[in-house]
Amino acid sequence: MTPPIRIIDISQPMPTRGAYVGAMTAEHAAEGVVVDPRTLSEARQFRDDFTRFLSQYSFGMREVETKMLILREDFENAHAYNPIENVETRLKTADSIADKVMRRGIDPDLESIRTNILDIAGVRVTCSFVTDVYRMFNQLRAQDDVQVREIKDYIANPKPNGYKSLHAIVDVPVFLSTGKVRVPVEVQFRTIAMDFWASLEHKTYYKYDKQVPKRILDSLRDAALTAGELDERMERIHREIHGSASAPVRPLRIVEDDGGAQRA
Ligand code: 0O2
Repeated sequence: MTPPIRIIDISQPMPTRGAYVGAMTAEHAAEGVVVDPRTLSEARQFRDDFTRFLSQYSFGMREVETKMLILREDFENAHAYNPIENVETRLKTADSIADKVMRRGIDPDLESIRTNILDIAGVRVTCSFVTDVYRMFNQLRAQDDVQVREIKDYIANPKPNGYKSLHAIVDVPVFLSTGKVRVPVEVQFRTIAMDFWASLEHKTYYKYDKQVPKRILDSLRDAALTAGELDERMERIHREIHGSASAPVRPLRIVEDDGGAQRA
């Protein structure tokens, strides 16, 4: 088991050993703070390893973002139709990774984090309609360098609070100066209505510090149903105007060959 990590401010250049010890004595002795230069050097090594570790996720995230932006543009060129409203990315912060490590009881070393935390890199794809959500996911998964590790279909099976989205963990290759690595990226596909609901629900939790009164929870569930109805109505109207060529009528199937796939 890796020993607990001490966080030390290593943003300043490291002075020579003699000067360092002198500085420590002057500034910290009164407080009884003494940092062994070896610890400092280990901390620096960890910082460098962590920076490289995190940058791989950033590269993977950008690969998936680019794939989605290419699909969007090509769709527009080929079909005069834009199924994607927005593509956002986010990289988990070191703090957020540390929180998850502690919450889940994961060993605090990079290999355990790599194995156990699969949402360090995140891409959120907001689509116009529910059928576009499945269509764009199927377009992504059909690419031969993309491997799907996990699917959670909260559209077919919404969370009890009303949350809807299609989540997938996909592995994509990233070519580093030292060779190829495969990086997991969490991709969330949802409609504008689902995104609107999720964003307000998230803010509500933040405001109430997760102690949300029951009447608010009931209202949120109700609002999620309304958002679902809005999605259906808007898609019906869109099809009436444009026909089924621009937006497919039937939801596209998620192929059931991935472990954890839920939707038939
Ligand atoms: P962030 O910063 O948004 O990424 P896990 O993350 O695996 O520990 P879980 O619940 O098994 O937890 O994962 P799941 O179901 O795939 O959900 C992960 C992400 O989906 C969350 O990320 C949210 O972005 C979103 N999400 C899931 N459930 C809800 C919900 O009820 N409301 C809202 N607004 N968003 C939800 P993080 O890690 O919370 O944060």
